Amino acid sequence: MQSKRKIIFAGLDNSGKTSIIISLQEKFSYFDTKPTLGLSRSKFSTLDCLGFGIVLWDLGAQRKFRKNYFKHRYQVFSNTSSVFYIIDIQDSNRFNESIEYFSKIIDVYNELDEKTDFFICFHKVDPDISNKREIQDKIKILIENLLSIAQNSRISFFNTTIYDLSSLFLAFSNGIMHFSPIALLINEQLEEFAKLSNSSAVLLMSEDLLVIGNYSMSDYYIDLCEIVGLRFLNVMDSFKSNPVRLDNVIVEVNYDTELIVSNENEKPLKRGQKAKIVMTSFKISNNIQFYIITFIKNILMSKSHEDLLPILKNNLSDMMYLLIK
Ligand SMILES: Nc1nc2c(ncn2[C@@H]2O[C@H](COP(=O)(O)OP(=O)(O)OP(=O)(O)O)[C@@H](O)[C@H]2O)c(=O)[nH]1
Ligand SMILES: [Mg+2]
Repeated sequence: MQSKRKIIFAGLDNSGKTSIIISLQEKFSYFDTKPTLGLSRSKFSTLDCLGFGIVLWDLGAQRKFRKNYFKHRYQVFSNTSSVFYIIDIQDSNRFNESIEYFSKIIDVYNELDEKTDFFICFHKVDPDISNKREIQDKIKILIENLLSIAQNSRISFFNTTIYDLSSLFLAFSNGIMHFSPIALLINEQLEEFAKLSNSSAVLLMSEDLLVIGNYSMSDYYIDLCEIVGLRFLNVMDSFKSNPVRLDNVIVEVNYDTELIVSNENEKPLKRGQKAKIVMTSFKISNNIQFYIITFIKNILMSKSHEDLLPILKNNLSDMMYLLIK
């Protein structure tokens, strides 16, 4: 578990690789990036605490550097745990060039005979354009193209923007958790808890916003947990220098809110019925804080949840302790 994992960030110049990495590292700071001159490596030190030694390789992608990567392809691309491939969704003039570059990278992995997981980020899907039909259509076509190129690879897709940190952390969490055996155990634990406690979704996050694990009956519920959870973590962040600690925060959710009604896929529950989201936290020995966020569809069925949550906390805390030991 201690050997360093290599995660590559590739994609055309100006697609946003360095911005993504800085956002992940600096959480809330504002910055201005310059083109990356060649390969830049950065250690993700917070993850070291979780037992994942991770090094991010940022492949600065001006044309002259790209050539070099293929020349030295063995050193650059071999032994990679995940490849994040970033596509600037706002720059459709360069989609073909980007697909070509991706295709070359796939060829390298085929040549090296190495399996790696690809995480494609359609990037710069900023909040003001994310719902536009035009953007959705572009993404659809790109997905078809990319899938046809990477037929034998495991590949997942994310919409990301630096203006919504949760979008970055979701993609990144997927990219690092997929190679952790402990993540599997954690997910099993979360699933068992959800089933026994009538929870529709349960989410485990670290204080630096990584989704360590989750289980849910439907994507919709987990999205809700993520949205509320991230806001909650932001609030917690502002309490850092303050001795006050919020715990067991409960949010009541009414089913007649616009938020729920506007979701077409989920046709739930009687109007007037109440749900709740419960957020609680635990700390492990070296002071890393974790948050459990659960969604209970029917507030009247939450007794077992109350009983089981402390047990889940204990179990997870033991597991995280083992992970970082
Ligand atoms: N609108 C928008 N702009 C972004 C976003 N992410 C990055 N940018 C901007 O895109 C430009 C390029 O970002 P970089 O992170 O430097 O791009 P890069 O992929 O590292 O480029 P190279 O180092 O040349 O390969 C910068 O001006 C960023 O501010 C985003 O989510 N939305
Ligand atoms: Mg860069």
